[in-house]
Amino acid sequence: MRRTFLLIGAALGLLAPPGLAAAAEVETAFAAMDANGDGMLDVDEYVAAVVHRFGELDADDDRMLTATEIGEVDRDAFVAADRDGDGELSLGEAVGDRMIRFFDADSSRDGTVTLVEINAYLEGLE
Ligand SMILES: [Ca+2]
Ligand SMILES: [Ca+2]
Ligand SMILES: [Ca+2]
Repeated sequence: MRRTFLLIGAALGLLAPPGLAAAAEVETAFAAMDANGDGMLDVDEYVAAVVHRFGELDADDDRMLTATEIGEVDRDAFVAADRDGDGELSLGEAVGDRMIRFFDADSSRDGTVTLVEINAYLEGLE
């Protein structure tokens, strides 16, 4: 579970240190997020994946994520995502942070992210 999050963290931009995600894991996570199977992640698919993951991680169901709930967290990334500085991530903060990464990864600027773009983005983080 942590590794998947790590991946979604790196690929999708969440709060985890970059690296460590093997190519096969990236591919598996990508396929899981690509709901319509067209080989591209669009914003709807991506946000749905982030919202779903947020719910899975929110152990106490208070609609806020603490660093403890997330597990292994890159401190700086968490602080950057925590816009109001209350030490927890709201869904809006989490999605907002993720969207920044999504558009960073979208090197072709067409509003979708492919596996090739994600892998290139991950390499750039390492
Ligand atoms: Ca798709
Ligand atoms: Ca919580
Ligand atoms: Ca916050």
